[in-house]
Amino acid sequence: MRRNLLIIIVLVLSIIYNPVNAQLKYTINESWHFTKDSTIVNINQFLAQKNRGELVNIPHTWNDKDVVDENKGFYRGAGWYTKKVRIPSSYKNKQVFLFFEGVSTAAEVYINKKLAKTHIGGFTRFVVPVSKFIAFDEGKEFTSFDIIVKADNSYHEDWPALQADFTFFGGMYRDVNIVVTEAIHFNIEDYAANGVFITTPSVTEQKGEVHVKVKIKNDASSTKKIKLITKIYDPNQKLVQEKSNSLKLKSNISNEFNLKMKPVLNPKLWSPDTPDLYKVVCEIFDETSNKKIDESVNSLGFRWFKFDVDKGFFLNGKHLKLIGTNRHQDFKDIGNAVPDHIHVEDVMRMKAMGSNFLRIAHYPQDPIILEMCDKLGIITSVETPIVDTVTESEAFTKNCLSAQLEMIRQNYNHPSLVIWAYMNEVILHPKYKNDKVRYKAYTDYIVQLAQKIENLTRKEDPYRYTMIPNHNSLERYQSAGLTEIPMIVGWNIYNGWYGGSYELLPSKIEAIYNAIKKPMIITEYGAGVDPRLHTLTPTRFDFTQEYGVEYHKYYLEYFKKKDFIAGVNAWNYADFSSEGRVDAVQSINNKGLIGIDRTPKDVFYYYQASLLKKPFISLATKTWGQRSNLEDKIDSGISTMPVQVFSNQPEVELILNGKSLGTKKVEGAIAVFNVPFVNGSNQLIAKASKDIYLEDFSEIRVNVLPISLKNFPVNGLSINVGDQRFFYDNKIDQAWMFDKVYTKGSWGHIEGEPYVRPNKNKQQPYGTKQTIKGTANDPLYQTQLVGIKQYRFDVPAGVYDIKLHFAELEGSKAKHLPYDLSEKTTEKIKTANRTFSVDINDHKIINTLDLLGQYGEYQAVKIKSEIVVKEGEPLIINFKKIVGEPVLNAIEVYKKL
Ligand code: GCB
Ligand code: CA
Repeated sequence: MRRNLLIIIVLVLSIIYNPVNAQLKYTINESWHFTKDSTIVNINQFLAQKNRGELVNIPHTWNDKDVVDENKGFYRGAGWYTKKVRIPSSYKNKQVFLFFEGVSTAAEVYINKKLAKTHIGGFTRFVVPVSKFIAFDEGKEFTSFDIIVKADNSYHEDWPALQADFTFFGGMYRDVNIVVTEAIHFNIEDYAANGVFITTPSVTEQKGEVHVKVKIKNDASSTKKIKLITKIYDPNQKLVQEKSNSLKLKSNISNEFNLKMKPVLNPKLWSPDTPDLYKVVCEIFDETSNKKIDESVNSLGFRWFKFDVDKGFFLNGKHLKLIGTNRHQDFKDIGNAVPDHIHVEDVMRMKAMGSNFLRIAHYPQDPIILEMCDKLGIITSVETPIVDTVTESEAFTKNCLSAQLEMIRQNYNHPSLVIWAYMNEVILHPKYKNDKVRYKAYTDYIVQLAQKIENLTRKEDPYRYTMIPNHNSLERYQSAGLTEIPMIVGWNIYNGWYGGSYELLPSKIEAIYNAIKKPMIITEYGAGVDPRLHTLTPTRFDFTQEYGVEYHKYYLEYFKKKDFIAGVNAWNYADFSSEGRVDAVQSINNKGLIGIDRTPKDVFYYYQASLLKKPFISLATKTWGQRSNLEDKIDSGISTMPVQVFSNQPEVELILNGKSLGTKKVEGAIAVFNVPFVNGSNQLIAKASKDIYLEDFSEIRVNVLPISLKNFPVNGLSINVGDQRFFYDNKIDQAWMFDKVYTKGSWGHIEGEPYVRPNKNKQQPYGTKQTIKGTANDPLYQTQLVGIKQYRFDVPAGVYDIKLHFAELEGSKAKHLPYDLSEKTTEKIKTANRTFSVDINDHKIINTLDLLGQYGEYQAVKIKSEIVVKEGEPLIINFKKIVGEPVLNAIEVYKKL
């Protein structure tokens, strides 16, 4: 009796506690030893030395600080990670794998010092079977094994991307996992996919067909019988269908089965507004013991879509304009080694911006991105990194093809994903431009490569579209024959940024549309914005917030009007690292709608106002905490400046310090008010019309700079000389005003012209865009007055600190940067020959200053001096030329007493 009870208890327990022997997957990210040394390039050299290096955690990159520290240099080479891992000895009967989500750019994985895997490609996942390298210690509970990973981000002519406008961070920068399966398991060794491939060959409102392809590996030594149960759950987790198949698995191979499910009736359709996800659960059971052996859960979305040459994109039969951004995967100070949550919040923020489209450029990203897009309803395109140029080699071709295959298999089951792309601006820097025959062979190779990738893609996935994004050179891509190949042609267009006016956009795009009768996506457009720069006179390439808004507004309004433009992706969602680039901020591409730390710029709010359906209002003041500007009239104490209000409401009212400035119509998501700011704190409230409660508040601190300095500003004068842009140093809350010409009784410069690069680089309206050493405030130093004679302040008597800021802007040749969309120019910039001295009133402050000789080119030099000014005497800074022309980049004056 008691025995029977025991048996019953055991039976009941075993039913309740039915241990799921299915796949086990967990990260082993912590406590790896890491070292790098350019002389250690192979495993024997590594093993020969004792130093295993410092302890690091994954995600990790060794380049996180390289581009921040200007003296460090950028390390491209091998890095070595080692770790001892302990697993239960009982895993002897199972299959143990390592699963790498991303190692840049190539990896060699050694288990117990034996090479277990090499992988090329820094953006796709790979799996390493490790069981066969481990001697299980059955006498002990645990068995240990050693992992050595060589990661390598060297330049290699066969590893795409060869060059591109983003930083090639090296390292093990995504999760590393251990995966444990039974001998029979969904085949994760098939390009690190999960072994389940779901398609919906036909979907209507009435029914959705579902096909499921499974790949199951049988690592046992004989044929095995299993039961495969496939279940479909609806978005409310209700089981809507279950199918059971008895299958025979041949030993040692990947067994493939195609299952046709019953159509799902009246499916809830997936769309950006209704991102309803079904779920497909595939379970493998041992046919005799009925034990669950493996399980794979995948999302399923019912939607159908089409791209039309003239009418654009249709989802579930309805027209949908695709509008969104591109995205790179890095973040401030940590490079590409970002925690999951950064990815999660990024997609949340895209949704909050009103995006319904994302181009995952220029490479596949963390798995979480597509998961989030599925859940939030953001349609996506993803691509492999064949950027700017190619190598005509078999190995290069092979690496491109395997990257494409990995991308497709690994990301197959995402309803948000509708486009497989590859290549980006691949004829941007064509080799052999001066040799017609050789050039033709080169572009022929590109076209053949594209055709191979295209064929592979269509074979792997007949239900999605393919795309190649090109740059703004229709002729080049068309004559090469490249536009023939993909189903959609993407165009990256920067009219009004790198060159020309944005008003040339329509003619440019319409010419493309007429020439290439294929669905079209504007895969990139954008303008650099350094959030610290502002202006009253927006100009192309000035990096100001105001020009950024003006540029995007023009583009977006045009895009919205044209149906033949199926979709657009602003470049870029966020600022991103680009090691070789020099914009307003060193090694950062500033075209983000938000910063690299994800602080929104004005243009981000502009997009929200333009795209969001729910009521929205925002003042364009969020990143300009403090500003300095000249008073309107002498002694008025008021400085009037325009303030933009972004809203999707018809009218908005603006209230300044409790007083209404009236109501304005919102046009194109913007209303502009001229705001008479007072000195000190100003409180602004922007309000939507009466029918709805919607407002935004902002406190703006303004230094209304007096024309006459009788009352010297308490926090001093900070002047960006040789410039028409305000600069706000957000790190230390310092507001710089732009320069002005001296007038009697006031202050300003006497003589001198703003620096213009000798060969007039057509890209730069302000000074230079070379990086300035010794400062983070590059824009202040990138502009200067040349030939300045005096800077004069008609000040009251007192004790003053005067700080002069210099940088030599002439020195070396400007190099041509890889991402530069303009044609190659060989600009010769003469070497500076300049010496001058500086007197302040009667005092010789600087004797024979030779910036180039004493400090070198592009080096910020700050010289501070204290001066006592007597009653009735002005403060005059005299620049005395010895050789060449004197210069001044910025000036600060502070009254001590
Ligand atoms: C492009 C490239 C992208 C660059 C961008 C730019 O056309 O595709 O990689 O970052 O232009 O900012 O210049
Ligand atoms: Ca300046």
